[in-house]
Amino acid sequence: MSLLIKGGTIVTADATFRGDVYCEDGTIKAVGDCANAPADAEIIDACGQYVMPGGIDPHTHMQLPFMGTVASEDFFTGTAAGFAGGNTTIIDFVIPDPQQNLMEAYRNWRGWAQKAAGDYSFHVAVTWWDDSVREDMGTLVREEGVNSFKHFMAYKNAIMATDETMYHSFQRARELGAIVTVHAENGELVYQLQQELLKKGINGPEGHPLSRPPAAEGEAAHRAIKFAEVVGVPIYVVHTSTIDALDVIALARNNGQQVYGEVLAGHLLVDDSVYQSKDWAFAAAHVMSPPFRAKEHQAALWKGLMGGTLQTTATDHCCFCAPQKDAGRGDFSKIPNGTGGIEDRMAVLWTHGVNTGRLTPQEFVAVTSTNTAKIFNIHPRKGAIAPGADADLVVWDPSATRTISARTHHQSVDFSIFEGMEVTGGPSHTVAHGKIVFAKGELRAVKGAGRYIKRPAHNPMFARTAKAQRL
Ligand code: URQ
Ligand code: ZN
Ligand code: ZN
Repeated sequence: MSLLIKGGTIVTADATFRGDVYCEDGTIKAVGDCANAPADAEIIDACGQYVMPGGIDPHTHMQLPFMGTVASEDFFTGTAAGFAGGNTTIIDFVIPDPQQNLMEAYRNWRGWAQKAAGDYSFHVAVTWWDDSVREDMGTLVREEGVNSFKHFMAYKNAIMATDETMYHSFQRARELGAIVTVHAENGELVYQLQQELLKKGINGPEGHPLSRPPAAEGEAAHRAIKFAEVVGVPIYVVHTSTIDALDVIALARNNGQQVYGEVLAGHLLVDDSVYQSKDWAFAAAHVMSPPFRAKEHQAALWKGLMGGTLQTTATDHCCFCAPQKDAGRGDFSKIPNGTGGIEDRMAVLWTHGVNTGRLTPQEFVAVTSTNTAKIFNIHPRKGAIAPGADADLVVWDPSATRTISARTHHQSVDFSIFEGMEVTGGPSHTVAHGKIVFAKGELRAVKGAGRYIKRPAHNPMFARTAKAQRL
């Protein structure tokens, strides 16, 4: 099975040059002048288009059991929808219930993900602590290729990790050469504010952002970063949504601490006015945590992405349809939290990032693919266009136009936070593991074709020591 992508402009995180890409058996074999490629190779004419590494979304929740229901997008439909947007790999999450054996939860998620059309990997959440968790973290790193452990500082009485759990888990992650990640919202503060608002009779979706002020994110981000500084473990802050969190990430990075930041395409473009809608279902459809913020936070997040304080973009693709969101009618704290976007992230970022001049095409590649691959230790297998890399590529037509709509998207959800947005730039072809999985609007996803991607622990050279971070 060989494929020749001819005549495109290759864009990596480091370089832009005219050239061909020749792939065989799912791997890139040659880059540059591939005139001597086999005559029977399948050909994609990439003239006038960019050839970039396939997108890697570091933050999805396919078919997540959450808040009494299950996310409507599963591993097959979600990875397939990603193909339609140029995304070829996801890093999803194993989220054990408190007191649930980590390996049992991990096996459950591995089973669910068998149906994936595209490649996938897992962060594993540490939601509780005892010696078995410590043990299982070692097994996950050493035998299962997990090198990142998630901590939800929000969701009290559910999956929230206490400071004690966070401390033990951070220590263990450092021992294992793993990185820690956090959902940084102070769960106690959110819980108290939720109770207070409900008592005052504020029970609609407008209460959601009121219960999760920027300060709740700033405090948690600061606390988690300080824990990581003392322990000496690299930390990655997921879905950074506020100036408050951005400032603490920037300060820590300027102090030489190994801190990474992620931003969602949604938080860059959707603001908190959505929660003021008189249409309950419209407002509820936007309930995700952290909530969409006031415009000044978006401007700061763009600057954070452009300036390197934030290194990756994601979607937090966690879909719930209107009947599921209805569970929160009368009590906003019961609206299942989550929104979609895996199909739109790259086109949205190209339109509002590259086409506006905020990001160069090379920076676009860095923040949609390569940086994630480097931070989570799957580069240059992923996020690269070089011989030996997986043949995960997107042939990007900068002139393609589309109006985003739930009526036409491939995602299994009845809503789009980008509804009506006109985007310019999109995949004419997506190639995953050397196969054309999306071609000129036709999706060719195959259920079960996706592979579990192991992510080895970083070598000791990756993580700065605690001492080095306190110099
Ligand atoms: O918090 C998360 O990242 C998961 C539970 C998805 N939901 C959300 O609102 N972000
Ligand atoms: Zn989260
Ligand atoms: Zn999430």
